[in-house]
Amino acid sequence: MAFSRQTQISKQRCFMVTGGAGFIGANFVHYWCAKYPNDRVLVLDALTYAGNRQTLASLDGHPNFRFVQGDICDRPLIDALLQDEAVDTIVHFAAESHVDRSILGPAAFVQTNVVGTFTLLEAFRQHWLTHDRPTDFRFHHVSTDEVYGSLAPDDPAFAETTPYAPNSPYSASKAGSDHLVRAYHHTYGMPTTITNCSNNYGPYHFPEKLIPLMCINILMGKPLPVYGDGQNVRDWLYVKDHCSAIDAVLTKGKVGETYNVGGNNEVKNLDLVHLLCELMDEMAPDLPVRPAQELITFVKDRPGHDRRYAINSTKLQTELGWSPSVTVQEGLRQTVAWFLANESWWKPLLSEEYQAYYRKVYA
Ligand code: NAD
Ligand code: TDX
Repeated sequence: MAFSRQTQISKQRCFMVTGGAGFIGANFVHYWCAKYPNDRVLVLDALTYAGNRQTLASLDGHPNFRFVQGDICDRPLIDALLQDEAVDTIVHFAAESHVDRSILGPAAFVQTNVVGTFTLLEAFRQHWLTHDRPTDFRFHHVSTDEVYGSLAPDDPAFAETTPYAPNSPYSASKAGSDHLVRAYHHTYGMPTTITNCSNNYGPYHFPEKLIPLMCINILMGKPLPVYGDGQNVRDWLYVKDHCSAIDAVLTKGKVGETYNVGGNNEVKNLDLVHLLCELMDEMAPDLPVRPAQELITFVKDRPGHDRRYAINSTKLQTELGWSPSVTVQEGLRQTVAWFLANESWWKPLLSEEYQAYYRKVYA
């Protein structure tokens, strides 16, 4: 049937969003509930250290929003939720997502990213078969550019056809999950799509990642730990543009396809940290150390540290008409403003458990 999902569905859609209490998942849930208030959104999240129920608190009165705390490896729970809520779409964000933690303890990454994705795929396959393989069902898998490995300075950006070459336990586990999703389409005809996105930043970003970590350390007058020589390159995308890209794929994308998502914003880590220091110097009323760049400290490199990521999102732009709405300068300014205005969100996350993790990585 050649209907697009946009025109095909007159009944209420029901989305299961896994990992919806994490950084990107929560931004997506807020985006979706605001743009499509008639759709039902069921968040399934285990609330690991990275999940934060508070991030979704403003949606609690929304009639079409429901939160369930649970693990994507819990098959009976998933089966019950898919059936009870008549889920037609899974948007799968849940993952262990931090490269440094994957180096310290890879087991959780294999469990959630590989076994968890497999469990969801199996449950959704059964659900889809029970309903006689509806063409408007969808399993959308949110993945990363890190599965493609590392680029030399003059290499072309990653395309959807670039061979996989993951280098960290994190990226290897994401690669494993991508392959499973691909195989479920190829073998069973299941309606799946995959997005591989570059580094996100924006509101609700957990403090362990580069941008929030630098913002918070500047505000607290703590050293800004730059790994190695600081010349590693990342391709940054404002998180709301990632959400609109997933929207484009869900509504207009072709099943069985993979779409790369990125903003063409390659920046060296050290330049990014300088930019954040300048923004904080300008925007923060009183900083413990000013200029903030005096806090920059070079520390031991991350083992196996990928040198450069860059993503080619031509397919998404030309086939689905998506483009990023925010430049990295605007996005970083908005992000700094958000961290300045939302200390009550990030301060409680700097728990004793977090400090113990921090000491392990930065000792
Ligand atoms: P995050 O770590 O902030 O959030 C992950 C969420 O998943 C948390 O709410 C956590 O509680 C939940 N979770 C973890 N294990 C679970 C389990 N077993 N069952 C249920 N829930 C579980 O991650 P993020 O940065 O928001 O990333 C979301 C997804 O996007 C991940 O799949 C990641 O690989 C991918 N991605 C992230 C980026 C990035 O820059 N952050 C870029 C590209 C792709
Ligand atoms: O303290 C730090 N100092 C530093 O120099 C930290 C936390 C990071 N870095 C460097 C390492 C990377 O080159 O900054 C760069 C960005 O680091 P992260 O924020 O940890 O992101 P990265 O490892 O690039 O992975 C992110 O983007 C792709 C997400 O965490 C992944 O989930 C996503 O798939």
